[in-house]
Amino acid sequence: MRLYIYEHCPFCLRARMIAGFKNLAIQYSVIMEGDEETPIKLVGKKTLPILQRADGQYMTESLDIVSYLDDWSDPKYAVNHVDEAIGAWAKEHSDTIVKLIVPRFTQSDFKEISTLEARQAFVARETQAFGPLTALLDQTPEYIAQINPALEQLDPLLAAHTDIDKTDFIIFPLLRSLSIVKDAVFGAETKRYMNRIATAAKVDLLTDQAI
Ligand SMILES: N[C@@H](CCC(=O)N[C@@H](CS)C(=O)NCC(=O)O)C(=O)O
Repeated sequence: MRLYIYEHCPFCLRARMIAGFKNLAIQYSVIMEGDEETPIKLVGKKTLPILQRADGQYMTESLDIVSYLDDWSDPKYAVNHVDEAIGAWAKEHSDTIVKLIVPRFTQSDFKEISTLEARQAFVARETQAFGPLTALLDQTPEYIAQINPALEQLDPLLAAHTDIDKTDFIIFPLLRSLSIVKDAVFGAETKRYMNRIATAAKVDLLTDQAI
């Protein structure tokens, strides 16, 4: 099986997580930003993640890919319902998180933007979606004033969440993305949670390149 991803992409991370939890033998292909041809050739549209299954079929919806790979073998990880309070937290704050992470992602070190052309394509794609990225960066203090108190509220919720289940495919990609934001303050339980899941899923946090 082969998984086509962007390294920065929180949706792609869901698929990487289940592959990591289950130690699945998956080949990875990082698609360059601006490369429309490859995904369109595979699935007829520009979207990631894409899973090329062993039977030759393709899947494009991240949570469907998670379920498909989870069904592959025991133990199962994408089980139970999403924790209600953590799911509500994710829904309420994902907008603010996206506004913090998008301009920083465009300045960071990911394989899909390792050429000038690809980085420019990424900036163009995100500018089209969010408007001028410098304006988003300038609003950092406002977004931080929203997200840091929210992270304090999240800390006890994560302390009580000790298993791996569907909840993690919702909350961890947001937190891994947020780890690129230098001024985001994570509580002790949240840090512990992020390290636990990153280790189990064999994925990186972005703390080293936080801006
Ligand atoms: N619903 C999709 C959303 C995936 C998604 O939005 N992926 C982004 C990459 S982060 C994408 O494909 N963007 C279009 C593009 O690259 O132009 C899923 O969960 O798989």
